[in-house]
Amino acid sequence: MNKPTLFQPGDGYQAWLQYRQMSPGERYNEYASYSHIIVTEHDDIMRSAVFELSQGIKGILGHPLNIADDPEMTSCIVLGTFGSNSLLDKVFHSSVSAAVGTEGYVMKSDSVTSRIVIGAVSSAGVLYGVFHLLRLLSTGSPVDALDIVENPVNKLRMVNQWDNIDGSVERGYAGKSIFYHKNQITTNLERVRDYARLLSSSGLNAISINNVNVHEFETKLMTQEYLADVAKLADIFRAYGIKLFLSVNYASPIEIGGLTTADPLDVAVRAWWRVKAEEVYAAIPDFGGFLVKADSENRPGPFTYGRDHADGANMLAEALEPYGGVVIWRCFVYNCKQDWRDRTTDRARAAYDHFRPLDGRFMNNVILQVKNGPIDFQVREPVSPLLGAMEHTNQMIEFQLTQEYTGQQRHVCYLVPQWKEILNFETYIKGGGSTVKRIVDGSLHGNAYSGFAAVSNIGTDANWTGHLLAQANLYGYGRLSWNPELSSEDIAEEWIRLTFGSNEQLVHTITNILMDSWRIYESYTAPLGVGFMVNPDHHYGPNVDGYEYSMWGTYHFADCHGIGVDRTQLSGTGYTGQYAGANVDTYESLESCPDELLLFFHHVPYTHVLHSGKTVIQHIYDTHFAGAEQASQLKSAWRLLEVLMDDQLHQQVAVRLEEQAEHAMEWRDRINTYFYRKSGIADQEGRGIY
Ligand code: GCW
Repeated sequence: MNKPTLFQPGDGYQAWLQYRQMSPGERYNEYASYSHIIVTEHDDIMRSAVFELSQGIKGILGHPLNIADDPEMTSCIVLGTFGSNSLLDKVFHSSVSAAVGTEGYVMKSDSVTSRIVIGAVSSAGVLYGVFHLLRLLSTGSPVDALDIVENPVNKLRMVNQWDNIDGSVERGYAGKSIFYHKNQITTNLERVRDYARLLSSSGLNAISINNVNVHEFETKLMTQEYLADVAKLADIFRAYGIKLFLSVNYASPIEIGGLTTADPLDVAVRAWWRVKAEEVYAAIPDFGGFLVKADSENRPGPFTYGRDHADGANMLAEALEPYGGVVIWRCFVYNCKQDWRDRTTDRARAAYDHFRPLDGRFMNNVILQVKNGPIDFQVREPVSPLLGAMEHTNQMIEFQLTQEYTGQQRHVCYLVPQWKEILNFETYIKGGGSTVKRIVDGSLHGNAYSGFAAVSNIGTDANWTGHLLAQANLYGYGRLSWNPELSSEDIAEEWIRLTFGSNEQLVHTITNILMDSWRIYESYTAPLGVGFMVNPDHHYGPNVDGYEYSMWGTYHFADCHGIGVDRTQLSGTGYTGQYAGANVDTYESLESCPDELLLFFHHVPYTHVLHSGKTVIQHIYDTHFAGAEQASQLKSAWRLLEVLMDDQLHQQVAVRLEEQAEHAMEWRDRINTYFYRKSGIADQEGRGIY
């Protein structure tokens, strides 16, 4: 069994929950005037709230607050749910409390009595309010005139672990799994609890704890062999307001149920799932539900039985319905055994072609989980046309925190700006204003369920994410799922202040590094919306033809004349026709297609002139030279911060940026050389190409 590891200050383990001690001064005195935490309720989540607040303040002030239950006390921080104590109801009139939803909170300071009062409908709301207050305190913000009402914009705010029970993590770049070791659930529950604290403090409320590729042993997570241990994990997450889900194997009735079929319309199969659900809920009464990858990348699914995905999902939904559980059904369904010679099949079309015709057939407790783009978490892809295209179906978006195609946590790539672009994308599905964020928050179609999911980026590395700066992606994801209107810069700044402190030069430099990082990564890797120029299998490093003659449907069709995939209706795969309104023409026409997605939608000669005025080939050379140069500047910018932060934290990032700068040169030279050799067109500036 893995033993609890001891973590040291400076290793990044505390992440954004550092709670550095403040130096004495004006603000210190203001904060120190609060001497007590007042709480009259004592459920698990409220206990977490009190624990977090006491711990945090103890760190910041250097001394703990007393805990008491007399709401009439002054100079204190009062926590509670509405109706639980006299003070709360005095401070918050019914009009205020009516504005607060299940997970929201109100926070108000009263300078006369020197009180801060946090009220909510649920203890979870109080906990979120506590984390908000701690953010203010740790960033040295004033708290004497607070008057805040907050509600999460999205109902489901979830992370998906791709952890395997043998302890490995699929596409994990931060060590091993914190959940499993040698086919057992970990006994290091402290670490799991600290993860729950990170998730909850950034605003998240759901987790699926095992890989969507559910192998032999993971299939048994919902059996008596493992359920008691799964329930222990659920207890930990519950105390932080987080619901636990399991990824399930569609073929479970065969693999662990002794049946000969997993046909969703078979009576015995349906009965088996109902009994299974009953068993799971007996162990975990507030279990969230099942996450399912079916008929995808060799996983079993309803297609085997000639059934469709509505049949498959509804069978599970029916089993979970009596307990209020939901089925999260992934739409990452495509032919992964394509013949590369076959030009009629377009992987980008697959999700829409499979699912759109099923609109209206899914039960109310099914949510379709749609990847943000039509292919697979590339550094640049258009928004998936399936998002919002099913008016009568619940949907949630899936992002990828783990940096599979964006530098594998060896390169810095702050993804919040990418997610913001996607969320703000205008789909025109119901005319103007049909942005992705309104699809995902459920308001566009009035869905019962909707929200955010993302593949987690953490592991057993002391700093959780391998690259310390990748913590900003986890934090930023949580904050954005709570409120998609927050800006990328504000989230970055907040994370930096909480993690590294508030020295202005430091905050400024790291904000710039983060804000530039996605564009820089894009410049020296995949140009103009082309994806998959990576080494097969592990997906790290440049390999222009790595996926060109493969079965995965991931081609760029570069030859001596040009490059790109013709996805137009006029002469290509017709994919552009899956979009709505003005987007169809924008992407269909070479004139209006945005440069950054040009090669995703069109096959053009290398001499094609972009909106930028450059030819495609010159753009490739220029961005690759510039990108590699900028990667090396990140390293120099970081060097200047050495005196401003903890040595160890500084060193961790310095090492990664060093490697990134080197690898960026490798990308630059391979890509430029490949295209020079293919096209025979020289760089206008005569720079080094081989
Ligand atoms: O991009 C692919 C990844 C697989 C992953 C799959 C998916 C979990 O390379 O590792 O499998 O996506 O999203 O299901």
